[in-house]
Amino acid sequence: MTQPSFTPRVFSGIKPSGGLTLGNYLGAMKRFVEMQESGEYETIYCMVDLHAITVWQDPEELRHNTREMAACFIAAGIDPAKSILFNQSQVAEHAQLGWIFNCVARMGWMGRMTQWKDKAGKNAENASLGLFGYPALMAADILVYHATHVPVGEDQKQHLELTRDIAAKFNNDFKTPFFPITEPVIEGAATRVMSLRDGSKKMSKSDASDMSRINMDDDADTIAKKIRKAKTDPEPLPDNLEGLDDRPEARNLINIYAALADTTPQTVIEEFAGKQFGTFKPALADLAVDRLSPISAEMNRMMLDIPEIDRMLAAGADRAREIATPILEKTYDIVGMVR
Ligand code: AQP
Repeated sequence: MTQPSFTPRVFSGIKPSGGLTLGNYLGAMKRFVEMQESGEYETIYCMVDLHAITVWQDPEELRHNTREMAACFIAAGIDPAKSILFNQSQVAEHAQLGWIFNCVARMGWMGRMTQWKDKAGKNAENASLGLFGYPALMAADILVYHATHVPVGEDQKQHLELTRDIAAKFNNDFKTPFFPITEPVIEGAATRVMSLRDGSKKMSKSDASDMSRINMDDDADTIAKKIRKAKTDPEPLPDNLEGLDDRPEARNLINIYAALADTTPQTVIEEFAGKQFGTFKPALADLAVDRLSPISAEMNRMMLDIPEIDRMLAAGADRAREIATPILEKTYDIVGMVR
């Protein structure tokens, strides 16, 4: 089936299921800003609160986290005049298309998602139905805007493949190339930022240990302490990247440095070749504080004016609906709903 040409459009979202981590910032938000500034796409960014509630969220904390995340988006460089920024639950079309996709996606596809297996663990019987169906709603988030590109971290790659499968099955079932086959954009030195305590686990906002992550609202002393205590090994840094092959924690810190400095891991390893962590860690802490402090200061300033954040989110949702409503209506027509 030949695909028509779609407007180059970026969609991506972050769950307000806790405070933002350095992983979310480097793997997602920093990329969102770059794509906004490239001028190559329309950019749509979303706090996906409907996804957050697939696991228990305290209602007041969810509201707080959603607003704080909006403030972080703006503090990090998302400009509501250039990008559409809103929270998912204000645009009902996401859930409406999500239902259609629940009827397109197959149980077998969902059961193979590694994030489902990781998050439901051995207690799948007790997990919410929403957690199981999450990737179909994620496909709807993307496709309700006919988004052509989705910047994500490495951990979301499988969900993006599922989005492509859902679009292809819908197009095939209804014999119309209506939905684009979206491209994942997984680029940069920090597509997978790992836990500071365990180089085999990704840095995550819901990790039980606060020392495993840098939160975007950590102060300078806390950032420095977490980096100082980050797990490493006693060896000095090697002079090439292959020397990091069996050293996941060292590799993670080099990648973080490279992403924060907007350079490559190769350049960082050349700069610190032969140096001990006693030299590298303070340099990393200084860089992290230098890059993150202005964002957290602006975030805190914005959080003093909650009505302004809410007004901005409502305005973003209005603009999002202008794109989503006709796409949902056309989907209903294709499926055979009487309107
Ligand atoms: N450690 C990471 N490294 C690189 N990218 C990451 N992302 C998340 N963690 C890392 C990227 O951030 C975007 C938003 O992710 P999310 O918050 O919606 O969901 P998540 O991936 O499940 O993030 P967390 O922090 O692990 O949340 P919880 O603990 O609530 O499940 C995505 O693009 C993701 O790739």
